[in-house]
Amino acid sequence: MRKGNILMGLSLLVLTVFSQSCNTSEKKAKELSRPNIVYIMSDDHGYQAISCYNDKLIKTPNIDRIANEGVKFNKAFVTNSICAPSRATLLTGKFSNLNGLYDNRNKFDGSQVTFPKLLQQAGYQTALIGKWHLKSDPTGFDYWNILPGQGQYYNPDFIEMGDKKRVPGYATSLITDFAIEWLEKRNQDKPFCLLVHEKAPHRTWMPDTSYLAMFEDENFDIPDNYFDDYEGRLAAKEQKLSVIKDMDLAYDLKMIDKEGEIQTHYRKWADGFLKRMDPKQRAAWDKEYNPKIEAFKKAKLKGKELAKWKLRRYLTDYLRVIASVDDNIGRLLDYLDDAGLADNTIVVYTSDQGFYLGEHGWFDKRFMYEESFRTPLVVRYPNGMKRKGEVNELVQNIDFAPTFLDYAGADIPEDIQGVSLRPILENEEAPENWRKSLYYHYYEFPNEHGVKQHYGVRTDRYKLIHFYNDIDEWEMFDLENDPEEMNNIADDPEYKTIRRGLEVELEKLQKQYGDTEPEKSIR
Ligand code: SGN
Ligand code: CA
Repeated sequence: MRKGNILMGLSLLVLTVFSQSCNTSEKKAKELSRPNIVYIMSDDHGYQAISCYNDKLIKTPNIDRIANEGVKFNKAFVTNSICAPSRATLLTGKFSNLNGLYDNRNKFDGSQVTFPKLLQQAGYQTALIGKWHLKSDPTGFDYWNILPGQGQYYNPDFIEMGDKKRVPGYATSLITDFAIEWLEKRNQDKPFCLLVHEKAPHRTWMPDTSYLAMFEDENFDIPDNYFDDYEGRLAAKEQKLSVIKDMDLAYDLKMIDKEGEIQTHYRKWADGFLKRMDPKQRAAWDKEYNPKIEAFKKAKLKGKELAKWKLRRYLTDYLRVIASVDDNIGRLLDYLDDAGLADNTIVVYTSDQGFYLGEHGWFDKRFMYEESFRTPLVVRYPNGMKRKGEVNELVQNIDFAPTFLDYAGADIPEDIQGVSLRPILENEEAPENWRKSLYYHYYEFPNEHGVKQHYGVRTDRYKLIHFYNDIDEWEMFDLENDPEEMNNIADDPEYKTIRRGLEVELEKLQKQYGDTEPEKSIR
């Protein structure tokens, strides 16, 4: 009797343990069937410098690989074309007027709801590595390792979960090393969301030593509107984004001569950047730039020749910095392949906004004109995406948060302003009834680049912008006939009806996004 009881007890125990372990492994399998997310965002990477968008400037085989194995968005935009606001929008899925982060001077309120926090609640592990720029400490991440402020290219400081230390090496490679290290050490029982935020290619475009010889002889084409006269566009006339006038010879263009004859406004800062280098890095740097400095001094360029030299000098370093971003993305993609993670991981590559590569004569961003309002966006997810190739629906950085939550099977809070991109990605065809217009609002004024406060609306074909604060100017463009936005048709009688329609649309969007008194935000 007793023996029988023991036997029965034992078999019950075995059964329970067995069914528990089945439950655990079933649970684990279920957990892991949800996609991982690797979101790579660079800082100031214009789509013009990605070969799947434009192959005239640079080859970016690794970013192209994401597009070739997934999709390339041709009409991806931001809400407010500057760093910190763009990051706040990414995290919250909301415009600046709702998330409270209007410009780079503000501190992000990290107590608000963000998608990484909601992913954590849904059982994801989350990590953030690289540029942060939101002043408050990151919240919603199981692990974070960030650059303070803008960060440095050479031997940068990192703040790892509150501890600051200087790390030898180059920012782009270090960010990738830390990302791969975290992937290796992560808890393998949970899906993950990893945000990789590059510092590159932000000003002052300092290339890694092994990229210094690239693009040596390239004679990049000068954009048609490099010598724009800004006729009919007052705000565009009054900016300080000019490659010709505002780029600093020493700081931006690396003419930091030993003799100290090239004395510029930012020379002091340029010297400071060089001081961070170790002797080997410095020797490689000098080897590249010293002959260039000498040649530049000898050439005594003037007028248009000097203007063209400046643009080519700028682009050479900008593109070198991007070449290392692309190579490091290759390292990350290879890691995902080798670890068997590629099929079930959503990989996103984008930038916090676009950038001017000489269009209108400019560098930097901020304006609602295409080059800075638009941002590159490529997405790959082999297990869950039917859509392939080019996507022409209008999407915006408010859409990332709901997309990731949707894929993770988490609830999307009602007050999120973006919409999930899942219907675009999951189906072969474009969804019906997708959004037909986009809203934009830029606030940082006064600022070092003199871009005025403005808001506006963009439809597939037209754009209407209102510049306010110290001016009151309307601009309107027909993007089909005037893709370079040179001809302001706001007061053209032929477009009166279309303008009226855009005004109605603008008001509708302001209501929808809760920005009904836009000029109350004069700051
Ligand atoms: C720095 C740059 C500016 C740039 C802002 C914002 N100057 O202030 O050229 O517009 O960052 O960039 S620098 O002399 O410090 O390089 S953002 O990407 O962070 O918004
Ligand atoms: Ca930026």
